[in-house]
Amino acid sequence: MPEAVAVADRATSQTSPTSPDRATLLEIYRRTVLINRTDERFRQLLMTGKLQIVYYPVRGQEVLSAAMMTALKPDDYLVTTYRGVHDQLAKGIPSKLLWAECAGRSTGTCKGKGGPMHITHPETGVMVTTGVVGSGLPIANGLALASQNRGDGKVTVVSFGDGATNIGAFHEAMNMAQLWKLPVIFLCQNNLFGEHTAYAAHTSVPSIVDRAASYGMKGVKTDGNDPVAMYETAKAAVDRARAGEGPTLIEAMTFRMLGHLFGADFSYVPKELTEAGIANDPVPRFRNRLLEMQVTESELAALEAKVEAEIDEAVEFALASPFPDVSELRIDVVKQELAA
Ligand SMILES: Cc1ncc(C[n+]2csc(CCOP(=O)(O)OP(=O)(O)O)c2C)c(N)n1
Repeated sequence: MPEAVAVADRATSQTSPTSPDRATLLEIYRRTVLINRTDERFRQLLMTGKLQIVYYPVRGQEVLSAAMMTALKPDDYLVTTYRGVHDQLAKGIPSKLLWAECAGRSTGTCKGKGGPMHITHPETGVMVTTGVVGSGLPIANGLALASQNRGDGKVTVVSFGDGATNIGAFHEAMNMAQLWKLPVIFLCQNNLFGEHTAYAAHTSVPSIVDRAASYGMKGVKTDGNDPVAMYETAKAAVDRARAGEGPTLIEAMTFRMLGHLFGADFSYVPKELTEAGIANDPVPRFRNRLLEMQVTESELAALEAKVEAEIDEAVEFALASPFPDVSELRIDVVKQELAA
């Protein structure tokens, strides 16, 4: 059983200064539903052939991202990966712009020329999306160093998977961030697999968070599927970074409920693990928890309907938008700008 889903839900005690209040929890839930329904819609459109893109599902990792990004301010920075739709939506990219970019339309965040692997939207702090495993960490250090130099108080979060922690850039970035006390949060979304390879077959330590100690860095392992635990961990790391106390490595345990990319084989994942993951699906678990806290069924239904309407509008907008014109081919290209 994945460790993350084996951890029982904790009650919302609200005794800690980092505990989410009711409004914050509802906002985390709104972002969770937005991610969950968007992911589902991407898969529907891919299945019906209305969309032809490479898509990395985020099913199962919704709560983690929603809680982390809710702990940030809108102008804080995010660097994420190909499996980044949850991070990008949670950080605030308008659905319409995200859908249009993924569908390769000129109305998208990068005029349809970036596509799903290269979503960038500085207006909401989404600075870079990378397809090269582990490459985001040094970029995040650069953003955090710029904030530190400017004294603008911004925090940078860089999101990556467990597999990325075996890339040299992870270690270089951790060392430098701690040395210079950069306002950066290293968010490892440990979904137990790097593509088709199980955690224990690619990593020498029992926990990623053990590696923080090698750099004298604060490290926290948490249940990424528990909205309260995840928010508390995220908020504490954000507060530390904002106070000039330096970086934190968060290892957030989760479970990817589908294949590495849309349509990919999933049979290599042990049956018991998949069954436990599905039985502990973080989205309905979160919903039930809110109902137990006296949030009403109609309040949740209204929130969900609003999210569905937002996605309907975004899909319609994206599919009705034009593809970039061929005359755009050499515009926004670094080489051309350097030559100018
Ligand atoms: C430097 C590099 N090596 C290999 C790949 C091929 N690759 C793409 S995704 C992936 C798995 C990464 O796993 P993890 O970091 O755990 O992230 P997850 O996909 O689980 O979110 C690999 C090896 C790559 N994109 N970049």
